[in-house]
Amino acid sequence: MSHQKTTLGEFIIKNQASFSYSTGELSSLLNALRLAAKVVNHEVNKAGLVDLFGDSGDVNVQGEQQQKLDVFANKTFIQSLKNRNIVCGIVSEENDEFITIKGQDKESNGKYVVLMDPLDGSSNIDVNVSVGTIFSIYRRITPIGTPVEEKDFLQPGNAQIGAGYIVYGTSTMLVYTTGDGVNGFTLNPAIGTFYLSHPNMTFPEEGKVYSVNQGNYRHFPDSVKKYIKYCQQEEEDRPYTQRYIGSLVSDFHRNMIQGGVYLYPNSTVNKDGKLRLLYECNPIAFLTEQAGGIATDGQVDILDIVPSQIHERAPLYCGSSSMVKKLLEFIK
Ligand code: AHM
Ligand code: MG
Repeated sequence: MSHQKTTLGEFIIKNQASFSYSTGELSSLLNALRLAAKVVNHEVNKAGLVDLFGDSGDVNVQGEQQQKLDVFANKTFIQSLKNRNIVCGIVSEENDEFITIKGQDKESNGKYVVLMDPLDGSSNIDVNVSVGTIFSIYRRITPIGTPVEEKDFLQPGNAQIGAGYIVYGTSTMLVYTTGDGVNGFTLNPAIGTFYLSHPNMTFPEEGKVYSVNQGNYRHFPDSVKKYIKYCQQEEEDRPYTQRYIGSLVSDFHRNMIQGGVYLYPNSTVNKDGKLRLLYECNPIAFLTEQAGGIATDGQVDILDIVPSQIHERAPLYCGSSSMVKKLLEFIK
């Protein structure tokens, strides 16, 4: 990779200058995520080796209990965010309750909350397929210096000030937005530096890929079944190709680059779908809209949903704008 490319660190600093009244806290938060991403990447990459060489299967060389990667990723991101005095609370898929972070003066004094899925698609780890981390950032609602409250996390997606993901794939990438477009950075593992490799990422308006777990077909609403049939029809531009990795981050990443639509519908089995609104659907929806796509639950824009529980679920349809519009013709 060329030494002339912008590093993520440089990009964050350059971008900070464009925020009026910027205090550098958001930059610091992004740097905390960047650091945790590298640590988790290192661990994900050697997951197979650890299994192979691990002593009794659950004790590592330091004599510590080996952790499952999703637990490791969770601890790493939380610790990295705790180490800086910027975040007052975290919601994680791995924790039932929200986490309060107290500042150095023992008050909860950070300005931001982070919601995350530390290792999404974790069933893919054992079979060496891509996984990801998803994050969403809000300004707290309650006053700085008071303990964080649940309402700080229960904000609609359109109040997000930042969102992104890390995809641990053939290469590791960090992709994020702070509301001014979407940019992707690829990790050079030899020197541990992320470089701007995908500036201004945008969804092609049209695509040829649909991503859905078709094994659940019989449980889907009739409208979604009809759309899937539409995708499979023999026409000038169809059938579309079906691609489903089973890792939202990876499926989304491919669709954003190549054009496509992702579906995780409600069903007779999961009445609100499977994906979590606050740390899966919302950050993905923010990225989608920043990249010129559409993200909806079938009725309203994902970003307009007002949440009532931190782990609530929502159906998700997102991707290339003309494909999602077509899908909505079937659903509405
Ligand atoms: P997880 O957070 O437990 O890993 O579940 C989320 C994942 C998504 O990444 C993926 O798109 C979806 O679940 C796959 O679910 P399914 O196996 O039902 O298709
Ligand atoms: Mg998940």
